[in-house]
Parts: sequence; structure tokens; C-alpha cells
Amino acid sequence: MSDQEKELKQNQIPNDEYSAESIQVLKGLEAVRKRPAMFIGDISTKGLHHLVYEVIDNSIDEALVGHCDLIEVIINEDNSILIRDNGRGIPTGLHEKENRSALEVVMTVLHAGGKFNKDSYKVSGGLHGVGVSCVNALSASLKVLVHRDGQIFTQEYERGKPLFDVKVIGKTDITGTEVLFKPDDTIFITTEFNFEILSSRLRELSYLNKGIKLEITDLRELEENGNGGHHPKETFYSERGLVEFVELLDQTRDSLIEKPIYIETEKNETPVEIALHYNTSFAENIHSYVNNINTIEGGTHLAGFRRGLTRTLKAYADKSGMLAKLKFDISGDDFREGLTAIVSIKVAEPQFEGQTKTKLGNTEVMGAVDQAVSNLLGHYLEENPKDAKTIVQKVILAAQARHAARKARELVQRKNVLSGSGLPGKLADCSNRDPVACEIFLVEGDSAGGTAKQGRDRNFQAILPLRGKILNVEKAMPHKIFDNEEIKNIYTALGVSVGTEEDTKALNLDRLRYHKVIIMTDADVDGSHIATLIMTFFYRHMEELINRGHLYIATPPLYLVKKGKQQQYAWTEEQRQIAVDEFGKGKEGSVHVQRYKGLGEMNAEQLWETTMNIEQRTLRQVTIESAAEADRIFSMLMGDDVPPRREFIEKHAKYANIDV
Ligand code: 0RA
Repeated sequence: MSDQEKELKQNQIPNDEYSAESIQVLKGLEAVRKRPAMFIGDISTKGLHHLVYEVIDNSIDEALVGHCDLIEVIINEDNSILIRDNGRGIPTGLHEKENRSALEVVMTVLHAGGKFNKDSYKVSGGLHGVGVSCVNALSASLKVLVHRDGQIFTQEYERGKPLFDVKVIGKTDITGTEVLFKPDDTIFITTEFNFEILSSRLRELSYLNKGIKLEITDLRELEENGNGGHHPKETFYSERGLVEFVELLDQTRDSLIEKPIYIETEKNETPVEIALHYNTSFAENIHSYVNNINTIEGGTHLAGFRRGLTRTLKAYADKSGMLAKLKFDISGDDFREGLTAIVSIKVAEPQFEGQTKTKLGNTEVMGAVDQAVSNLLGHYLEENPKDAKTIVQKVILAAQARHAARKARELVQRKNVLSGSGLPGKLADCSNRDPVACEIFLVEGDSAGGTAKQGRDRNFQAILPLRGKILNVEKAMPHKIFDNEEIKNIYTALGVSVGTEEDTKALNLDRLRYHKVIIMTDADVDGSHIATLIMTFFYRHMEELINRGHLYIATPPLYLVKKGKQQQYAWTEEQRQIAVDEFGKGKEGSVHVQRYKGLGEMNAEQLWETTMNIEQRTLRQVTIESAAEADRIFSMLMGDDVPPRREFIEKHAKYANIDV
């Protein structure tokens, strides 16, 4: 028999040995392998990490029903990953219908990952809620160990197929589940786990699920500590959950009330948990979660929260007589200025909608959250009149500021109408009119702007030079933002309308004139600062633009290595060294290294070929991996408090192109 024949034979399924069910199973897992993106979103880093979240979600479910308080994640040297919990352990008894071990059913049957009876619904569940069998299908190899009923059970799989029947390999006096898997590199673009991504998620989960200890260790790395070294390890545990989460988000802002207000209740079988806090800033920071998933597009739970908050505060303010002297109306926005809140609810059968499938659609949830807020916040205000008064005063101030901001905004819009095309004078626009093909470079400084104008492909690349540091929107009063020349220019150049009253965040992106908005700044500390200011502006005022993947950062080279006529650009120390070594070999003459600090040190041609030419450049797309984390980092980097900022910069200096 030839090898090919052997393989064919091996893959044949003998009819008599395989039941209809097991063929169904193979088909199910085969479907996952054929269309992985349908089950886990994509096959990039994101999808890869979803595999881990899927397993962890099952462990969290165990914790939510009170059976588990420890979840450990270990990234092994070979990039396989272990998730261990001290829950009840996956059931191992005979599954009547399938006539084999329940463990095997959970691991190999699509959608059997949840509970077997409908009464104990799955409350956590990943974004796709696909079950561990999907993880199994997409793993080159997987091994499960279950401690249950005094025994240790195990089974191993390759690409989802069991290698042997479930077997007992020993005795135990604990319970829990251990899943070890190695993602299939014929499916994923990358199979390298990222410690930072996983720890961020575990941190988030620890706040969302108080009382659970989550640990992660990276066995691939060894950090020297003069003691033989140790592996990077993080432990997350939160005693007070959402309250601590809100405190962390507001760590660098000044508080308006003494401590966060906490709401925990259940309405119409929907568990509702909310922590909210007011600070002296002007920003609204509400982060919402459904079944531990960050619903960045909001939805009915968020609408219910806003409605309940507005109604309850308005009722209190009316009753207290504090609004009597106010000359204009209070809008919903005014109740949320300086508000930081986390809304976390659990829904048995969530319907996710929207662009990124992170918008909750279940209509019944709106009333549940609204009622929860009305009842409990209403009580809180009655019992804490001092806080209640402070909040209402803040709301009144916000209404006054909004009034002033509207005047400033109307002025901007009127001016735009007056100046013909409405486009800023400093914009060098491109000739192509198809937004999908067009890009705009926001360039630090007029001089680099000039170079970029010469170097660009004017067909599809537009240049908008920004003068010096743009306004720090984190600190400025709302109406100041619309007074700012650079910010007005960005709005008008992009063609998006400035939001009105209620919907400052509901941007009209339909008229966006460029689908790539590229921030181009110097590769030094000032440049990084300016890029951060610009990103802060987009995050606070055009978050949707980031969510839809329109925001990018250009990466100009750090060095030009030259010898005679030979030259090579370098973006990293490593590339520089390689070029120097290369040029230094065999031949005469000295190697010259030029460090580019500013875009201005390059001529138009150099800027084109290194940074703007789509054939060669590297663009970094700005994403919001975790909106809450992004919020915390932005307010820390842009706020008043210096020590946390210094600490962050010192910790991350090695990752950034920062001269220190
Ligand atoms: C099915 C049913 C039950 C638990 C689990 C699965 C389960 C799955 C995983 C995956 C990782 N850790 C896990 N822990 C539990 C319910 C168990 C019961 O009713 O006893």
C-alpha cells in the first residue's frame, strides 16, 4: 500500500462502527474547522485568545453558581496553554442519549458545552458562546483532566477527535477541571499567546466577578531577579468587584462624592450590578457588560440605566426645588457629566446586534435595569442628602456649560457654511472622491506638513498639518473644545458633523471623507505626546471612528544607515545593528548612522518611501481592546496626577520609541 492509500484508508469511516450520532459529531467539529471565523470571530490573535476565554467562561460559570473560586492559566514553553479551575469538574458519567461519557460529549459535541438541562442556564459564555468543543476542534491537541467523585478522569484529542475512551488514571480528594490545549497552526494565522492580552482580560474578569482568584503564569519568559529568575506571573482578585473597578477608573480624577454608589439586585430574573461614581471632570465614562462581555455598542441595558438615572435624579432635583432658578432645560447628558459607571448584567439568552455584535438587543432588559436603578438609586439619594445635593449641583453646572458649548458650536457650523467648500484652508485635499480609497494624514507641525504635501500621492492622500500640541480634551471645558482651531479643522476635514445636544457621541460617519485617518508625528517624546493627545480626542469625541477601524498611526523610521551609495532604513535597534554589521563587512569606508528624531529631518522622497508609500510603510491600527482599560489609561496619561503617569511611562518605555 502506498502512503497515500494508507492515509485514505485511515480516514475512511467504517459504516458499522459509527452511529448516526458520531457522524453528526464529526460533521459538527468539521464545520468548526471549515469555518472557524463563524464560531470564534476570526483566526487572528483575537480568535486565538477567544479559545482561552471560552474555557475560562466555563470556569466562571462554575464560580457564579458558587462552586469555584480559583482559576489558573499557564502558558507553557511550547505555546500550549493550561486552564485549571476548582469547580465541580465536567460530569463524567454515562450520557444516556449519546451512550458514552458525558465528558466526551461536552468535549466533542457542538453546543453541548452548556448545561444539560435548561434549568441551570449558562450565564457567562463568551462572545460567541460556542462551548469547549469548539476549542477542541481548533486545537492540534487537547487534553482534559477532571477531578470528580474521588477519581481523576482523562481523555485526549487531536483536532477534536478522541484518541481513546475516557479513562480513570488515579484517585483524588479535590474537584475541578484542567484543559490543556495547543491551537492548530494550520488554522490560526498566529498561535502565539500574548501575556498582556490575557492578563488584561483576567483583570477585567476579576472586577466583574468579585471573590474569584485568577492567576496567570508565562513559562516562556524568565525574568532575572538575581535569584535564578522567575516567570512573569499576575494574580487578580477583587473583594469589592465593580466598586473597585470604578475606583480604579477614577483613580486620577477628583471625586465629587465620597465613595461609589453600588447597586446589586435582580429584576425579572435579570441580575443587575452597577457601580457609579461622580468626579469633577466633564467626561462621561459608562462601561457596560452583558455576561462579562464588554458591550461597546451599548444596547437596551445601557438605555435602561440612562433612563433610570435621569428620571431618578430629575425627580429628586425637582422635589428639592434646586431647579427653580434654572433658565433652560436639563438634558439627559447633563446627568452624566463627570459620571463613571460600570453596568454589568446577566442575561440567559442574550441577543447581540450591531457592527461588532456587542450591542444588546433584548427589549425586556431595558425595564429591568431602569427599575433596578430607580429603586436603589432613589433610596440612596433619600438616605444620603449630602451626596444627592452635590450631584444635582453638578448637573446644573453641566446644563449651563452645555448651553455655552452650543453657542460655540453653532458659531463653528455657521462659519463652515460661510466659507464655501467648508474645508479648512490648511488641508491639502486629495483628488479621489471615494472615501474608501482615501486617507488623510494628520501631521505634527506645519513644516513636516509641507514635506508630506510634496511627498504624498495626491490622488488619494490628503494632508492636514496640525500646529503644535492640540488641546488636551481630557482637561478642557466642553465649549473650549469647539473653540479650538485644530479640532475644528479635524471635524471639517473629515466631514463628520458635530453632534448635537443628546447625541454628542452619535457621530454621523456616513459622510466620513477618508476611511484611513493616519496620525503622523515625530518619533520622539513630544511626538508620542502629540499622538496621545490626538488619540484622546478621537477616543472621547469620535470613538465610533476607532471602533470601525479607521484610525491609524504612521511609523516613520528611527534610523538611516548609510555607507557610500548604500542605504537602509531601520525601525528598531535590532534592524539598525543588522544594517551596520552588513555594511561594515569586507569593504572599506565608514558606516554612518543617522537618527531621525523629527519628520522634518527627512525630505519629501524619504518620507514617501519610508512612511507614506502603501507598498512599504507600516501602519499601526488603533483599536480599543478594552474600552474600560483605554479609559483608565487615557485619563491617567492626560490627567493631572503625575506619579501614576511616570510609573506607566517607566514601565512601558521599553515598548515605545521614547528617548529617556
Ligand atoms: C457541563 C456541565 C457542568 C459543568 C461543566 C460542563 C464544566 C465545564 C468546564 C470547562 C472548564 N471547567 C469546567 N467546569 C465545569 C455542570 C456540572 C454538574 O452539574 O455537576
